Amino acid sequence: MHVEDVLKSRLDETQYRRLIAIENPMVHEFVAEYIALCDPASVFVCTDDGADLKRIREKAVELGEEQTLAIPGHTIHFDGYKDQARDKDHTKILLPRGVNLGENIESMDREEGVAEVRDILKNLMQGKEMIVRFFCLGPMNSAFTILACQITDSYYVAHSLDLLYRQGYEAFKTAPSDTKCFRIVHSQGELENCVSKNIDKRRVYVDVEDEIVYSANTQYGGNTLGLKKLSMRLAIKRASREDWLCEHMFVMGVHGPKDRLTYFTGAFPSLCGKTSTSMMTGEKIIGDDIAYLRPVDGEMRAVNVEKGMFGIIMGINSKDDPIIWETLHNPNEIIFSNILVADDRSTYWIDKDGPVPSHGFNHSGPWTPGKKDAAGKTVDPSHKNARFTLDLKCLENVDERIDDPEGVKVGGVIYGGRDSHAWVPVRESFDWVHGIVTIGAALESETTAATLGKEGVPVFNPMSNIDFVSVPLGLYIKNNLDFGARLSSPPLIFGVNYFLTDAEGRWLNEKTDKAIWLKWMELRVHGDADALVTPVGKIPRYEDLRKLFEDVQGKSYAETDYVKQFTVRVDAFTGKIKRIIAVYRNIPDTPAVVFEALQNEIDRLEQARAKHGDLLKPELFA
Ligand code: SPV
Ligand code: MN
Repeated sequence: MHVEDVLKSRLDETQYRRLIAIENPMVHEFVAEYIALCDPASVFVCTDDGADLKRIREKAVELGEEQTLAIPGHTIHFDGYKDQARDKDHTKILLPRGVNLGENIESMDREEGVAEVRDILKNLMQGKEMIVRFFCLGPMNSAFTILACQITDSYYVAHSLDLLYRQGYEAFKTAPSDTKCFRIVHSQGELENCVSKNIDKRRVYVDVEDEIVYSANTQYGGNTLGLKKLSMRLAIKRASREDWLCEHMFVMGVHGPKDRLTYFTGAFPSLCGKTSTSMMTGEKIIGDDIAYLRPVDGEMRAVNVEKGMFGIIMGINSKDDPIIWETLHNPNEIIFSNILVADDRSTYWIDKDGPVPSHGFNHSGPWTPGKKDAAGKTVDPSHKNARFTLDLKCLENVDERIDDPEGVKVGGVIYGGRDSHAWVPVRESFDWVHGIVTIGAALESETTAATLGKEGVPVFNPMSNIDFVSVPLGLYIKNNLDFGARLSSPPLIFGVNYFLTDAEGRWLNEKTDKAIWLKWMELRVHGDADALVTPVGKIPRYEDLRKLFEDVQGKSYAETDYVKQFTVRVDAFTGKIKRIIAVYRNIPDTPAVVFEALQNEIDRLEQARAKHGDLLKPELFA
C-alpha cells in the first residue's frame, strides 16, 4: 500500500487537504491503511469547526442512528438487544508472544488477534462513509494531554465523542509531527433496523504495544467510544512506562469552611455510588469516570481525561439526583440510549419519577407495560444499562477548573465498595501504603440484582479497575505504591461503604449520608477534625459527625446510629482480608508489602479481639 496514493485517490480534494494539514505520518498511514482494508464509499475528515460537528449530528438523525425527541437537542439511540453493555468475553488485550498478564486479565496473542480482527474489518465499511476524528485526552496544551485519532463509520459514535472529548484537530495540526497518538478503528458492521447485525463477529481488541484499538460489529458506547475504556487500557500501559497513573476515578471538589474547595478523586465499581458522589449537591464536579494522575512538585495532580458524562440513567429521579434531573429536562444536547420513548416523544426509564407511559417504543419496538419477549420474559421499559451522554458544561455544578492544564491538587483519594458486612461507612488509612493495600487493592463489590447470578457475592475489583488494567496486576499495584512514594505531600486515602447493613439486613445509612462523609474527609485533609485510631484505620468522632449532620443537613444524628455504623466487626473484616490475601497469592509479582500490610491488619484485629471481643465499639478508641 502506498499511503499517498491511497489518500489521493480515496479522499476528495477538501478532505485530502484537511488530512495532510496534520503533518504526522502516523496519522496518514493509519487512515490510509483502514481505507484500504475497510473500503468505505467516502471519507469525511472532521475538523473542530462547528459546521462539521453540525453535519455529524444531522447525519446521525438522517441515517436513523438517532431520532429526535420532544425537547430540542435531545435524541435517542438504540443499540441492539444483545449489544447494550461491554462485551467482556470478546474484549481482549493483544500481547506479544511470551508476555502474560495473569489470569485476571482477558488477553490473546497479538498476531492472532490482529489477523482475526483485520479479517472481520475487511470491506466492513463498504457503502458507508468513514469518519475520521481527532481529540485530546486530558486538557489541551498540558503535560497530561494525549492525542487520539478515531475512525468510525457510526455517526452516533462520532456524535457521542463530541460530547465526551475535547476537540483535537487543531491540536494535531500544531503538535510535533512525531507525536505518538492513540489510534482507534471502529466499524458497526452490517446493520439491520439500524443496529449491528453480526453480533457473533463482535470484537474489541486492544493492542497496548502499538497503541491501536480495533472494534467491530458493535454500537454500545463502552465497546465503541474508543477514547473511553479502550484508550484507558492504552493509557494504563503508557502510564506504567512513564511513572504516572490512569485511574477509573471521578475528580470532584468538596467545599470546606470559608468556601475552601478541596479536590478528591474516587474509584467505585459499578453501582457503588460513584456518579452520585461526584454529583453531590453543593459540591463541584470535574469528571465522573477516568482520571490521569501525575506527581507535580511533590503533589498529586489530577485531570479529567474526558469532558462529558456517559451516565447510567436507571433510577435517576428528581429527589436523589436534582442536578442531572434538571439537566435531562432542559434543551441541552443530550443523547439518550436504550430508554423508552412515549408517544409524545418524552422519555421514560426504570424508576423515573411519574407514571409509566401506557404506550411508547424502545429497543424492542412498540412497547406497552407487561410486554413479553420471545422467551416470555417481561421487557422492561428501558435497559438497566441505558445511558445519557452529555457535556459536563451543561451541569450547573461543573467546576471552573475542568480544563486547567495544570490539573488540580488532590487532597484525598476515595475508594468505595459495596459491602454489607465489614467496611465502616468512612475510614482513613494510616498512610499511603496502608491505604493502597488495605483499601484500594482490597476493593470488592457485592453482586446486586442488576447483575446476573447470585446476589451478595463479593467480587474482587482492585481500584475498581479490574476490567481495564493492561499490565500485570502485581505491577499495577506496585505502580500505585511507587506513585505515593514520589510525593512529598501525598493525599490522604479513604475507604467508604454506603451499603453496610445490620444483622437483619437493613441498611444502616441513608443515601444522603455520603454528603457528610465527604465533609468529614475534607476536614481531615486540612487537619480540622480529629479521628479515632482503630485497627483498620482512622474513623470519625461522634461529635464531629453530629455537628456536620446538624450544620450541613439540619439533622440530628443519634449516637446509637453512630455506634452501629462505626463498630469494627472483627470477624467480617478478617474474613474479608483473608479472602484478599488468597487472591493476591495467585497474582505473580505481588509486592511483598501487600502481604505484610494485610497480615498486620489481621494481627491488629486479632489483638483487639483478644481484649475486647468481636465487636469493637468506637468508644474503645476514644
Ligand atoms: C463503566 O461501566 O464503568 C462505564 C461505562 O463507565 S463503559 O463505557 O461501558 O465502561
Ligand atoms: Mn466507568
